[in-house]
Amino acid sequence: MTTIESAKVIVCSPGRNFVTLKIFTEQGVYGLGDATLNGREKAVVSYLEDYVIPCLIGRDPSRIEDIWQYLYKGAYWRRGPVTMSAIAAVDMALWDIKGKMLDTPVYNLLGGKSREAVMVYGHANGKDIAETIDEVGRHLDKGYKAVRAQSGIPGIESTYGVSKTKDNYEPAVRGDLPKESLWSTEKYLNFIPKLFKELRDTYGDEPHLLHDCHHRLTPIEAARLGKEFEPYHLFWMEDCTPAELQESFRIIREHTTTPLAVGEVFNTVWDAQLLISEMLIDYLRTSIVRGGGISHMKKIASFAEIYHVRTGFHGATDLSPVTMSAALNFDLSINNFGIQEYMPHNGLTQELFPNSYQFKDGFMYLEEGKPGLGVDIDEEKASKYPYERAYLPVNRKEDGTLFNW
Ligand code: EZ4
Ligand code: CO
Repeated sequence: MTTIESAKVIVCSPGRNFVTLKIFTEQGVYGLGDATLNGREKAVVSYLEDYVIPCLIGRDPSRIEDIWQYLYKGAYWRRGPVTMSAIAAVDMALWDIKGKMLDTPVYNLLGGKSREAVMVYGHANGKDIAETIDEVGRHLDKGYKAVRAQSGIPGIESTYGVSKTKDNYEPAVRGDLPKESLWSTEKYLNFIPKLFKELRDTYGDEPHLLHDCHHRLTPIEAARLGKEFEPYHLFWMEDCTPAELQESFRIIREHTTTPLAVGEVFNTVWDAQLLISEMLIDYLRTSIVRGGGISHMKKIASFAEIYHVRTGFHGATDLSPVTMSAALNFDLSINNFGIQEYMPHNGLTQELFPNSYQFKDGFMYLEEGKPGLGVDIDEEKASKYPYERAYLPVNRKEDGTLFNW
């Protein structure tokens, strides 16, 4: 029998914080899992170090499902982002170990390849329509088949998805307290359809265009926007409302044929049970790190498949290259894959997490023959970039009311 000998948590900050779990077996094989929860990283570190790791020692790492159930049911306190990110990290690491021990990529263990490559979408953003149109063009020139477009809004100083500099957008801000921003739904709704009209006028019908509303609309506002987007046939409208109230999507769905994506903040199948079974959404965004790892995501994706819901995993830069590697193994293997979000990590992050994925012409490829997840961590380099306190922003309406960010 193989046995788990030890495990440790590695926190590093090559431009942003990452939490990585490394599980070692007595046989000398190790596995990696991502446990990064943006802006609340240390809560997951403690959950792993103080409670989970002691329960792993001496167990057989090949019993992935049993260990998953032990951590989920055995805690008594179920669900939630901290718990589920910790369980996800263990689960990823165990699939990584299993792949390495059997000398095969994880996608093989999940049923084998269902496709050759994974369609990804990139992020284009600009301070105004003209700049955003240029950015979309730059992505199309790089070969992207699908591009998410976000633009600054006239009369609003800063908004979600638009960076002040030319760097990739990174919402977590280092510092002792969260930054605050101001929001106006009225200004946004009056403006944003124009962006997509101009994008279609400029680039024609072919490119897939996506947009993230980032939880800022009520159901009836989302219905209005979905209708106004219809002539520009978006690939999806994302997180149009906060989705704790799953029934609210009935209102949106009644009014618009714009495809809907939701779920990057979900943790379990229960968060999407009604959304999926009533076919109220088209794409589920819950990622491997948020959704309890490969084992639980496999169940969610299979459930979604029955209801014509496809996956569209969250893939922002706060999901580490370990999650990206797990996601790509998963995306390659399931039939109801939709699209994968891809925001390239900075060069330093790539160096700290050597990986085997490559972008080419709008698609992501995994190098053939890499056992396990196909990703590693350079611990020595990582130790040079210690944790730095950072928060996601807090958002208020123009009159000061606290709002969704
Ligand atoms: O705000 O990952 O679609 N992507 C997103 C992200 C989220 C961040 C939060 O940590 O909505 O940019
Ligand atoms: Co989003």
